[in-house]
Amino acid sequence: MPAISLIDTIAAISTPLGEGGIGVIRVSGPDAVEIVDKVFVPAGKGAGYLKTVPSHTVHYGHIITDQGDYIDEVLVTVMRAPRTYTREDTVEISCHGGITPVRAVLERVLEAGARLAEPGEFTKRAFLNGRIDLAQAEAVIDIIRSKTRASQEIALRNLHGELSQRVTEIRESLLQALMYLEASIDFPEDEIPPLEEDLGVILKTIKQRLEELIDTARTGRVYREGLATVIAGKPNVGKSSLLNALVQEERAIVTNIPGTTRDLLEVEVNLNGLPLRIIDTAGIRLTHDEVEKIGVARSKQALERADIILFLVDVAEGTNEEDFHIAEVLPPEKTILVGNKIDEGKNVDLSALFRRFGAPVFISAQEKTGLDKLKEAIISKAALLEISSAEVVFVTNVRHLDALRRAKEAVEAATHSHQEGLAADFITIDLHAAVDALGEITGDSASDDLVNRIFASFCIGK
Ligand SMILES: Nc1nc2c(ncn2[C@@H]2O[C@H](COP(=O)(O)OP(=O)(O)OP(=O)(O)O)[C@@H](O)[C@H]2O)c(=O)[nH]1
Ligand SMILES: [Mg+2]
Repeated sequence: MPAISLIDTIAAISTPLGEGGIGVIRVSGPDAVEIVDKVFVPAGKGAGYLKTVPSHTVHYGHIITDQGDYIDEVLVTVMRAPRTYTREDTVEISCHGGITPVRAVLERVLEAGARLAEPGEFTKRAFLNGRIDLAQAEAVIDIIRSKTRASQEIALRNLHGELSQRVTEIRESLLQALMYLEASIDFPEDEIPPLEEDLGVILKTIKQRLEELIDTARTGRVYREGLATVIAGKPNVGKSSLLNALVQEERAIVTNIPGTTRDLLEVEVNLNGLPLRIIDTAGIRLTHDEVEKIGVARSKQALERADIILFLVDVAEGTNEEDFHIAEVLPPEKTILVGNKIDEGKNVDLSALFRRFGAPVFISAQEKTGLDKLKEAIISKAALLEISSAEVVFVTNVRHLDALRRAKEAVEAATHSHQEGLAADFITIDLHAAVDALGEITGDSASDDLVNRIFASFCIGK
C-alpha cells in the first residue's frame, strides 16, 4: 500500500454495490465541502452553497455534470471536523441505490478532485487522527462482520474502548514499574520515590490481570463463532430431525432410510443469548458406500472440533453395538446423552450409557417434545465449559490474544529475574517487551506495516 497523505481528500462508495433504497458516497478530507460544492446544485439555491451551511445539516438537490446535466437526485450531509468519523471535514452524498447512480456520482466526485479511498482508509484516518485506537478500529470491522447479536455486542463494547482501557491500565502499571527500575539503575535508592508496593507484588497483580483477559478469549471465541454443537449417533436415530426441531425449520433431509445424511450441515441458532452452531452429521457406521464413507469421516472430524456433543440414541428401537462403538469415542465431559423417539415408548436399558454420560434427556424430535429440557442441558453444559456472559470485556481477536500471551510471558520472565535477585537491567528488558506487546493492541507501539496490514483487510468505503 502506498503511503497515505492526510492532506488529500478521499471518496468511496460506502454502501454495498447492488440495488437498494439508497447508496452513499462518502467524501473526507480538507477539500470535501469544496469538492462536493462543485458538483452539487441545491434546490432553489446558488452554487457554492455548502460552504455556507452549518455543520451536521442535510441538503436536497442534484449532482450535475460539468455541463450542468443532472446525474442523480440526492441528499447531501455536511459534517465539519472534528465531530466526524474521520475527524476531518466529511460530506456524505445519499443517492438512489443502484450500481449505476452510485458509480456515476463517485466518478463525478473524483473528477472534481477527490482521490479514490483505499480499503479501510476512512477508519485509518480516524486512527491516525487519534479519534480511536487500533483495537477500536478493529472493533469496527468486527461489528460489520458479526453474525450474532452477542458477538456484535462484544465488538461494540470494544469499539467504545473497554478492551483498550483494560489493556492501557495494565500497560500503565508496567510503565510505572519500569520507570522506577530505570531510575534505580541511574540513581541511589534513597533519591527516587519508592514504589507503592513491592515489585514482586506489582508483577504478580499484572500477571493476574493479563490472565483474566486471556481467559475471556474462550468465551469470546464462542460468542464470535458460536458454540460448535454436534449431533452424533448411528444412522436413522433422528439426528436430522433434531436439527430441524432445534432450528424450527426443515433444513435437513429426513427419511426413514439409514444413511440419509451424507455431509455436514451447519445452522446457527441462539439459545437464550448463547449462540450455537448446530451441526448435523452422517450417522456413524461401517459402510462400503464410497460417499457415505466420506460422510462418516467428516462426522468424526466434526466430533473432534465439537464444544458440545448431543449423542442421540433411539429409545424405541433400542441400542446395539453400533451405539456402544460411538459412545467409546465420545468425551463424557462434552457429551449430553439424548434418548430420541420417546413418543414410541421406551424399550431400552440405558444404564451403561448413563454411567458414562450421566442422566439422559428424553425427547421426541418428531413430536418436538422434551426440547426445553434439552436446551437447559445445553446451557448448563456450556456453563461447565466456563462460558458465561457475565464478563464485560472479551478478547475475540487472535492478534490481541497473541499480544496478551507474549506480554504475560515477558512478565513471567521479569518475575523470575526479580526472584533470582538479578540486576534491574535484566528485569527492565522483559518489562519493555511486555509494554511493547500491549502497545501493539492499542497501536501505541504498532509498526506501520502492522497498521497497514490491519486496514488493508477492511472493506472499501469504511
Ligand atoms: N417416531 C419417531 N420417529 C422419529 C423421531 N425422530 C425421527 N424419526 C424418524 O426416524 C427416521 C430417521 O430420521 P432422521 O432424522 O433422518 O435420522 P438421522 O439420524 O438423521 O439419519 P441418518 O441421516 O441416516 O444418519 C425418519 O423416518 C424420522 O421421521 C421421533 O422423535 N419419533
Ligand atoms: Mg440425517
